Amino acid sequence: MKLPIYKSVLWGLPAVVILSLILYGCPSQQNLASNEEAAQKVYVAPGEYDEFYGFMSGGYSGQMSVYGIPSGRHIYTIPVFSQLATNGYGYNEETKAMLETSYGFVPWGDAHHPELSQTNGVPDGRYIFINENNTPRVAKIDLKSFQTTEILEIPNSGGNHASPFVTQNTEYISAATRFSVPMGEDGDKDVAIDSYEENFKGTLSFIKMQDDGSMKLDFQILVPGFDYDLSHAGKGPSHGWSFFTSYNSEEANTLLEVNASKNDKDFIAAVNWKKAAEYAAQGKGKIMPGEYVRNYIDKEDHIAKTERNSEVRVLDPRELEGMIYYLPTPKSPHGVDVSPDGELIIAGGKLSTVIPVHSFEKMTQAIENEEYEGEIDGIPVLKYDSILAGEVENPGLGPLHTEFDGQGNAYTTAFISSEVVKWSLDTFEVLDRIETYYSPGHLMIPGGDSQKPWGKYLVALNKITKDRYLPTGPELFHSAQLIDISGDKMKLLLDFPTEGEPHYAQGIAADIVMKDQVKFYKLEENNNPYAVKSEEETKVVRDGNEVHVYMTTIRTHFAPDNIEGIKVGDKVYFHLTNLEQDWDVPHGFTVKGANTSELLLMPGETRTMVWEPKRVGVTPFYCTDFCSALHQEMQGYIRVSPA
Ligand code: CUK
Ligand code: CUA
Repeated sequence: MKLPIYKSVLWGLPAVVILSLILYGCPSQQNLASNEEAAQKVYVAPGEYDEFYGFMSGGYSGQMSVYGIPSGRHIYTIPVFSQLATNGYGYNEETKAMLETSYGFVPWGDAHHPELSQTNGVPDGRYIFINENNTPRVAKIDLKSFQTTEILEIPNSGGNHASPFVTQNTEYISAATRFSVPMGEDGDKDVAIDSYEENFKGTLSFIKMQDDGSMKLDFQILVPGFDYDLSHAGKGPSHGWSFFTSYNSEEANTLLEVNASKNDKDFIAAVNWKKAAEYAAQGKGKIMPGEYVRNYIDKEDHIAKTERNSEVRVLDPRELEGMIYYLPTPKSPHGVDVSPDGELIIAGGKLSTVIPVHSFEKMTQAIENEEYEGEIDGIPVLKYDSILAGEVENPGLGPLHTEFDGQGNAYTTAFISSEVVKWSLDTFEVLDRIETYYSPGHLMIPGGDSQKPWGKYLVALNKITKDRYLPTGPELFHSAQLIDISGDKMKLLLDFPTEGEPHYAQGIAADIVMKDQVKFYKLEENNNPYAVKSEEETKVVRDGNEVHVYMTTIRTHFAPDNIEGIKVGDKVYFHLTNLEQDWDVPHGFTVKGANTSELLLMPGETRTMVWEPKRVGVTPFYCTDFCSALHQEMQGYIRVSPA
């Protein structure tokens, strides 16, 4: 990690000098707002709401975190790919199936990119999607309830990184293999690793949003064995296209001998998904084997279900023309972003000294005129000079990701030189730069990858935290920084810690999401087969050594609260229904010695815990959520007799 120069200089100065530099200003901190100004801009008075929702990926926590912007307050964690003990997600019987995969139950994931659904190129607040990079999956979160309601696995994929970016009306959601792998029937996959060039392939996947809001893997496009990194869909004039960065065009299977960065240029893959979708609709391509599951919360009974699939339609560019083109792009491009007007395609060339900007219009002309410099596996490679709109000079070291303010400016993170660089989409001139602490990966402007960004704040998502907070031993939370971009000069306003590794983030005006919030579930709409809707209906039913306890909770007791007739060796299902019908009155439930998490029950909801008692005796249970003045009294006993 290279520290900004003034930082390393500071280490050598006595505290008094540093303090006076902070108090009286030092020249390299011009971009820091005054304390008064910063405090005023980020202060959200008690009882007031933030202006924006910020959704951040939880990285290797597998979850998504929700923040208020500009305050930086962490207001919720949405469990997605990992179990969450706090509310029993992935532990209780109603949500366990969400973590099912073709490899079995996988209670962990590596989440990278949240992406809001869009209508006419603008975030609409209906859904937010997020990808899982390790066991390739895409999740959909319903923003009425902030619950993960669907998870789709991606077959024929070695990791899912370039995902889940949406087209301008959320017609499709993209995914792409991070690592190329051998594919086909099992027998085709058992090949020597050094047969990479011959046998390894990548896939770009297109998930179609169905009319009922569910996700369907519509088709995959077979591509050469590169590693595919990131993606963004076109918009406006480029609607109908999606762009994917790739690296390792050398097709090296080991970096030890280094060959993955030898080529001067790698590629952005420009995919005409409308054309590909037509091919798929006509039944073109071939059906290939590929195990994958789709998990979803059933709209009727609100219980997670798993649907298993074993094949997928694959389109091959060697047989189907006009679907995909390669745009040469300097050395190992990472991010790819499309300007709000849909005309410019911007790559972050990690090892490049400029930011290459391609023109969509020039690209379509070059395709028309067949200005190709070659072809790889049926994919025409366009001439760099024919498609280039320009290059941004001096963009900082290690440019990665770009977002837009909707006022003609682009903002790019520079990972190695630890800064955000603002430049003009018109002249490609750098207009301003601000240091970040330290090494930003992605950045986020609310709506910043859409056609209409809310260009007021920018959040830099930093990979290295070091000295920004009180030390917490060797392991530190990551750090985000809020930057004011409303004026000509960017100004740093606030640091706030984030959980896991926040790769990407999304932001949206709060009122769009707030207006349709579910506050509690209506008891009369509860169709869980184990729900009971009054205390009179509660019961204990034995079926062999399975026991079903139908229970209710309401301030301030459980019914029943004394349970007898349970034996060691039984499998006990506690089905609890929370009878409350009011916002923010959950109850909890747990039994001594339970080897799962507690249950947390929202009003009107039914949740089930499985318990296999191992010891004879009387076992207490209690409510785990401080629900009322008599919360502490909310408890009961179960008698366990010998088998
Ligand atoms: S990646 Cu993390 S800095 Cu997964 Cu989007 Cu670029
Ligand atoms: Cu119910 Cu505490």
